[in-house]
Amino acid sequence: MPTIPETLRVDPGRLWEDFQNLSRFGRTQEEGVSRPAFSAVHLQARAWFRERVLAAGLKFSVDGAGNHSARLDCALPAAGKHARVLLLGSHLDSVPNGGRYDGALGVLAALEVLRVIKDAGLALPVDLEAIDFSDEEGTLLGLMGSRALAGKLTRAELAAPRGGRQALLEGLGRAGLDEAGLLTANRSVQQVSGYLELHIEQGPRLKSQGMQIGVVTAIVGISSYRLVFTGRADHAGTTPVQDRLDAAQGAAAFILEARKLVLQQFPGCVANVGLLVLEPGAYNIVPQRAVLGFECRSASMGELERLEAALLAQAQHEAQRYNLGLEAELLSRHAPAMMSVKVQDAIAGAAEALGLAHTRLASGAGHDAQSLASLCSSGMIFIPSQEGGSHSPREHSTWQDCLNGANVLLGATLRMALQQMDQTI
Ligand code: HGY
Ligand code: MN
Ligand code: MN
Repeated sequence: MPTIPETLRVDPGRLWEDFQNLSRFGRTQEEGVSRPAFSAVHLQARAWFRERVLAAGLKFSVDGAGNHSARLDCALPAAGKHARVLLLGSHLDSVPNGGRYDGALGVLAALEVLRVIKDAGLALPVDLEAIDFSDEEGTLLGLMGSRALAGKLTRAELAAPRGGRQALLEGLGRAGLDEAGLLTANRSVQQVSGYLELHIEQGPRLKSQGMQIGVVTAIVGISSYRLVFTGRADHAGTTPVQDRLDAAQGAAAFILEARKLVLQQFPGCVANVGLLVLEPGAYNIVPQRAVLGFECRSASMGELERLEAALLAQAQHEAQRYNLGLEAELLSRHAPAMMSVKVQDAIAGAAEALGLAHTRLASGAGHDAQSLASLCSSGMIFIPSQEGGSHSPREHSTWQDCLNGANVLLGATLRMALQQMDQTI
């Protein structure tokens, strides 16, 4: 294998300026960001990213899923025009009032790696592409752009997305996209040689262990459900409490029991009710319907399915207890994914070369890398999250940690490119 130019580093000032400028799009009062997929501010952030790509003299492209890419055609002539591409990326969309680092750091570091390699005039066995995936956070569907690229998106998912069909169509419309484009954005392993993603850990482990870099071994599986408890609307003043068919009672009991169930029976898993709507939604009407949006997560598919079954049985039990109807709809199930050991070793090698303390760990957050893992050799680099916070303005990583992560991404990119990661996963 040709020698790796170990002295190359990202440009701290250039990356810092990009990070500060990007954080302006969708900035919230609490210094977080709100850039829901295909919202006006998300599209403005993407337009800004396009300008940065062109300013760097890189090729810009958008695929049928709205994934935005910078491309550096640095493949050696021997690779010919069929050179495969090594993807580096993450996502520019965010959760409502989320943090400035989630996704953004990975996209900007990927762009910076392409600039550094371009400025160094390096020729590699593969081309390089920095990619910003559409709707990673699931405002509309979840891992939408990366699942489209990996050829995993299905018509069924598009028919009942967790953010609602109407929101999906309106979002696609604002971005100039359509379903046909989503379903034809897939690439093959003959085109893609591998995938790398830099991301904040979004949890407390690296910091508590005094580690500077996390080498991700696996990514958690995530299932999303919509539950509807149905009772009867009644006058909140004149209806005797014991005669009410109160949908809120069923929902509240489920939320409390679900937490107990996970703690007692599924200690390695999580469940979260993130959405709760009571209808008709007035102070003086006993709620007729309670609509819940919940997620549950496990590192193993078998356990995820058992957890889902246990939670649905609990919901059924609470519906019977309060004489309510119950509808349960599975909206999405993203399988857990193992990260390529070869890519893990490339990341660990890059961290070692930089003298950074590193450890291997699984991810409790979902990521685009779990979509790409079924297509090509994929891996993730974590940096520590201060106080472990994320998906809130509390999210913070030190700038030194961000630079460490970007330099590990650079080193791992060179290792993966020069080792010409083979096509097996
Ligand atoms: O929800 C997640 O785990 C990720 O941040 N999208
Ligand atoms: Mn993310
Ligand atoms: Mn996130």
